[in-house]
Amino acid sequence: RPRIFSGMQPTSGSLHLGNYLGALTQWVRLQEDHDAIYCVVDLHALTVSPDPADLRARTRRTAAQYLAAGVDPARSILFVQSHVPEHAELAWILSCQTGFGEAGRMTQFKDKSARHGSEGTTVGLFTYPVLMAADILLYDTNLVPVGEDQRQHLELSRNLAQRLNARFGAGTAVVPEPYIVKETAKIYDLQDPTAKMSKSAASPNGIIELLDDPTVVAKRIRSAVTDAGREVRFDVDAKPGVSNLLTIFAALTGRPLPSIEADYEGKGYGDLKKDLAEVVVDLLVPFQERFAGHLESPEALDDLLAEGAERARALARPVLARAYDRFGLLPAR
Ligand code: AQP
Repeated sequence: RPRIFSGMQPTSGSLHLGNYLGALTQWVRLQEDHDAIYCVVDLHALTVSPDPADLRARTRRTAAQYLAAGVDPARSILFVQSHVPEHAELAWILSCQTGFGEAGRMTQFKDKSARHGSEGTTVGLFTYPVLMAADILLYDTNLVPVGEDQRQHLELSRNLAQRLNARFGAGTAVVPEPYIVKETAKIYDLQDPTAKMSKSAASPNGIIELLDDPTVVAKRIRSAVTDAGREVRFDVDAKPGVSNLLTIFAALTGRPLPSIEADYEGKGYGDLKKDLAEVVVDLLVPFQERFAGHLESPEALDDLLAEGAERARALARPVLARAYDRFGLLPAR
């Protein structure tokens, strides 16, 4: 079966609807017929210097949200990145194969470093995509389900895999393919529907967090920025706000866009928002119950993550050993 790898950073207390639709729902679907490995990428989160207690709590909370969304540890490997030291080891040798200019062209780095300023920008933020390439190549991954914002990083992973094969011989690395579902690849901010919904957004009002109070979520949806005119129609250029709401509606109900548009003929944006708020609340209430259930016994959660790390390590070790050998590192005795 094709191998899947993906992860999310524990950089916030809650994942948001963009993470859920762009990635998490795909993970759950793909675990049915793929060999899936899902990771809480805590080493990535270190790039923005989180508070240690927050990081620890958010790492468990992120894992509990994967489980609440339907990631099934009986079918998938679920673990925490720092529990498998091979990620950091492979990242070092990949960083020695990555051009400085190549890493400097990553648009996410340019955006984030512009926000943090040069003193606030860590070297880790710069080499972040190399660690991501290590995460992926460490498992001989075939497919990586992510949102659109990760496309460029994935291209770097592919380039690195191809470079290793050219320099160190065919079969040094498996070249991964992105798995990006067009319809939900980019969910936009409710207050600024031209910007992606993001954990680090300027205002919380534009984000739907999966663990937000449902009444707050409903209010945010009802006050989402919409567009000129009245017609409920999917048109990203002319109506980015309404189109974003329609995308979310279609993804959560599994209904085709034209049939949703038809329902709102002669009605207004307010009706769409009211109904969408209900759909989202119906998703969040049971999600939050399942989440709370998983967090109730941190011991059980930690056991599950430890078991996942053990299974992940068993896959990672031989791949790292192969890379060390191809690179010419003297085998340890
Ligand atoms: N708005 C989005 N629409 C669709 N998919 C999205 N993803 C993130 N935002 C959207 C996908 O969710 C996963 C999370 O990966 P991450 O934890 O590395 O975070 P990120 O990509 O940097 O995005 P965030 O969560 O919004 O955080 P910040 O604030 O750092 O930008 C990835 O698969 C991503 O594509």
